[in-house]
Amino acid sequence: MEKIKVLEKILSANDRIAENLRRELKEKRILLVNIMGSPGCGKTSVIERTIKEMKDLKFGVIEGDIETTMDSERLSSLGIPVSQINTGPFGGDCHLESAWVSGAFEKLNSEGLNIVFIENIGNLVCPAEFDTGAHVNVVVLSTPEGEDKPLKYPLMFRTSHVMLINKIDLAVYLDVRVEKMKENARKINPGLVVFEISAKTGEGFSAWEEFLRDRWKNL
Ligand SMILES: Nc1nc2c(ncn2[C@@H]2O[C@H](COP(=O)(O)OP(=O)(O)O)[C@@H](O)[C@H]2O)c(=O)[nH]1
Ligand SMILES: [Mg+2]
Repeated sequence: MEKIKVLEKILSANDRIAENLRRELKEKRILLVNIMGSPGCGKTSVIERTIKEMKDLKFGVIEGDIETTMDSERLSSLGIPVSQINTGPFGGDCHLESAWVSGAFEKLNSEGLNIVFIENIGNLVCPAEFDTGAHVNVVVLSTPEGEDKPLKYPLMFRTSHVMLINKIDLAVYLDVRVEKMKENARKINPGLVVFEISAKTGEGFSAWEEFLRDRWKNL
């Protein structure tokens, strides 16, 4: 009973900070996009290609990682501002909380930015439980992970606005049924916007980028 009360308290504090951050960034005309998904699904690769291709907009990244700064270094090499959150000191947490995102945003050189990506911690469970303050939640599900994942991790697919089916270039080598993957995801969340993409070949990126530009314009 006590445990439940404490968790409710933490969640409501998190939700409050998230709402404030969302409002503050909307006023600044900065779209905050939370990228979630399993380790290796292609979160960093999707962010990299999107930033390289959308040259008319200015990007920043808030990078969540349990231990290393490897992804931050990869993204900093694009010449964009990157702010790192290592959850190692918080006990290796498997999610990001809105207060940490807000703190990381303050450290980011955000002058003139249009879109800020959050690369969340890699897994399909905990990140879905915490509102980060993002305007758009995106789950990246790669074809090798299999079509059953939306059914196994429903909260992730329920709290996401967009599903990027990544590594579509590999689908021909696998037994995965991409149509079934979409069908399963829409069983959980009928309103989910779905794009089939490859961060390796660039397939499907123009539709995803148009979606992002549109969300930014209508923020
Ligand atoms: N074939 C293929 N490989 C990809 C694609 N996207 C990412 N990868 C590879 O998958 C691995 C993990 O990608 P990464 O972006 O680090 O995933 P993250 O852990 O989710 O950030 C890397 O070796 C990438 O080169 C894709 O669309 N197709
Ligand atoms: Mg990564």
